[in-house]
Amino acid sequence: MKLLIATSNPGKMHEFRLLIDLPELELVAPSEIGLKLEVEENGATYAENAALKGRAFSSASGMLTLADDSGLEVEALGGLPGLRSARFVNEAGATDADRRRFLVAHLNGRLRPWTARFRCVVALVDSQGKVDLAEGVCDGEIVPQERGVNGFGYDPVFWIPGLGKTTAELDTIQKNQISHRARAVRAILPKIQEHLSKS
Ligand code: ITT
Repeated sequence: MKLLIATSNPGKMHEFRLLIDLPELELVAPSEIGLKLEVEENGATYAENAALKGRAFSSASGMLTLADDSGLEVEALGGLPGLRSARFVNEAGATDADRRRFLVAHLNGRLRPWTARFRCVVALVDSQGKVDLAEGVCDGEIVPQERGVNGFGYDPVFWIPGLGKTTAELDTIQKNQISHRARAVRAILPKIQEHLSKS
């Protein structure tokens, strides 16, 4: 059986490949089936956005599809960038490094710790359009100096106090033990297995 992962983010794709390692299940990236879709993420919640992405890719491919919507919630910024994490810097061509700099610039001068949380909602959409959702969070704090070169996005400034490392200082296997995405995937895994057992 094949599972389409509805993302254009190679960092997420890499994590999913290690997280969902089931016999008889092949993970497929949209590029591998020549599918390129721009889905407007205009939902009011992560769940709505994940379902929007999942439905669009599932109906275009006819495949069982898993989509992820995720973001970083910083307490001192009232939960921002949150749903807007990917569009936090409002300029065409802005990079992950630009977004990290912008975030730290907003926090500089405020009392530390800069408590933060990654949140991820995954949506599993079957070929009938039925949606199952699961959520995971990962608690940490934002640090002013970047550390580590692994991962993607905000990882170099997201520090896990219990480990004394940023998530960019963890390898993928280590990040997958604690991350928001890993927790969401573990919660949806039984639903994926149900589809496998029916196939
Ligand atoms: P797709 O929509 O194609 O999946 P995306 O990168 O646009 O990819 P989102 O809309 O879910 O993904 O936006 C999530 C934002 O939060 C984006 O800026 C990511 O870099 C960041 N983010 C999400 N998970 C992260 C993680 O595990 N580590 C670091 N940054 C993360």
